[in-house]
Amino acid sequence: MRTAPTILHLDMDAFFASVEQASKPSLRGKAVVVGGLGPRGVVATCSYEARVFGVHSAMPMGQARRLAPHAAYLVPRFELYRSISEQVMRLLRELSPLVEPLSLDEAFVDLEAGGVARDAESARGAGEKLRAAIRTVTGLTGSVGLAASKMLAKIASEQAKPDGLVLIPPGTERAMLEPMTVRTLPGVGPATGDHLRRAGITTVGEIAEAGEDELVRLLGKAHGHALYAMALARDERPVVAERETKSVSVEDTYDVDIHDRVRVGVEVGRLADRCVRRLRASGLSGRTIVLKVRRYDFSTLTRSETLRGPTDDPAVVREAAARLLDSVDTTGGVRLLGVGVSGLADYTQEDLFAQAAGDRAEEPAEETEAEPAEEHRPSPAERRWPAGHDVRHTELGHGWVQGSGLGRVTVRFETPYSQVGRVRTFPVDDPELSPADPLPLVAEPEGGAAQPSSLPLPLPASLPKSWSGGGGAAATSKP
Ligand code: TTP
Ligand code: MG
Ligand code: MG
Repeated sequence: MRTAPTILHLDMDAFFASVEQASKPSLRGKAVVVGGLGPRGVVATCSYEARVFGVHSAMPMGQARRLAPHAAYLVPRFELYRSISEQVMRLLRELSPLVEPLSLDEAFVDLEAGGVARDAESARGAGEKLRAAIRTVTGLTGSVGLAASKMLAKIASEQAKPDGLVLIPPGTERAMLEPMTVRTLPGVGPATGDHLRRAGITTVGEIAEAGEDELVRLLGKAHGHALYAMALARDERPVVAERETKSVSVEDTYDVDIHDRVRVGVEVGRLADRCVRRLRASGLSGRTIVLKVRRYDFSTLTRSETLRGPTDDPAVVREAAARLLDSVDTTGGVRLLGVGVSGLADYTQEDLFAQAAGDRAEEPAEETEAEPAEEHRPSPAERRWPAGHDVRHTELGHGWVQGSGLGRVTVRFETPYSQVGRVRTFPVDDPELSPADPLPLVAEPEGGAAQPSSLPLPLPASLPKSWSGGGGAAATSKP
């Protein structure tokens, strides 16, 4: 392990909700919940103001509404979040060629490889400069963790939240981890946590005490070894730039078509095992299991199933592949079989033990981002005017949908650069109203030139005033 805290982990604060607050002045400092608004919708995230009420990611939306009835409820705008994410990732790449994005709002950066830091002081400097640059370019806050390993850098950024920076001095890791709950360690979710607790292990220090053999007995070989190493703060995983592999897969072509269904099943199981070995060798796990079947007539089909979280458990991959095979007609024979895993993640992100226990999403889905499942059939008005989406009125200009229903749509006319705007209500089919693209969160400088992104520039002193200039006249009613 390196001796300087030059691995940086960045995670944006309340990402989707912060983007919404930056783009809607009336929501700044307020409880904002982003997610699926239908009856079966779940919370994607919420602002820190909403977290006070106990609202959190993955909570059913109905429960969130009960806890925080006055919060603003908005539908996610993934395209906008993606574009902001790109701005952030670009800033990270200015620091180092070794940037490893984990999700839209999160990445590891090897500062040493980028030559921007070699000791604690320069690392802290680079981290603070980055946070300032992110704020200037995106208008948002991100939290930074700095440590000598990925695991510790991630723990540090969690401690830094919101809007902070924490550096863990090398040499202090074990003492710091010791009293912490086992849940601090990557890969320990509720199920693994329970399992350990039943064995009398609740802190990281107790994992270290229990010893490696005991851990392996409790959790199996791979998970046990990995967890023991992490409890000792041993984490040698390098920061890997741009996963060139979007998926890990193996396949076999057979000289003679296989007709026997049992044999097909055996082959699929074997491929699943091989695939998992490859996955583990790269220190990865994945969420989506893919089965590929080429039939006797060269027709090729793929089936996939997405789990609730990433796995590298051979039993889980084997079972999923077997389930997928059940839905494929192989009469006539198959000439090629393949098993793959995509939706790759750092192997340690989710509760692997829960996965092994068979806890998985019922619905197969292709998307790897945690987009809230939307079962609810929105009314035509809701579909045309989703809460939180931008609109343009021919006379009143740019605004966003605060709510719609009963043939009406309520719009608040404000922009990221304006003061709090006024609210107006229109018939849903008002010809003067049309959906609009989101505006950049930070006003472009005069002339519209792109922001020089490497320097933490001061925020523009005078932002364009909104035409509406309501000065907070309108109440912040919930949509
Ligand atoms: P996170 O970084 O986990 O959460 P966050 O940025 O909202 O808040 P924090 O300050 O604690 O980091 O996730 C990033 C985004 O991913 C989040 O804004 C919304 C989305 N997301 C989901 O859609 N579903 C989920 O279950 C989670 C955890 C996140
Ligand atoms: Mg975040
Ligand atoms: Mg994140």
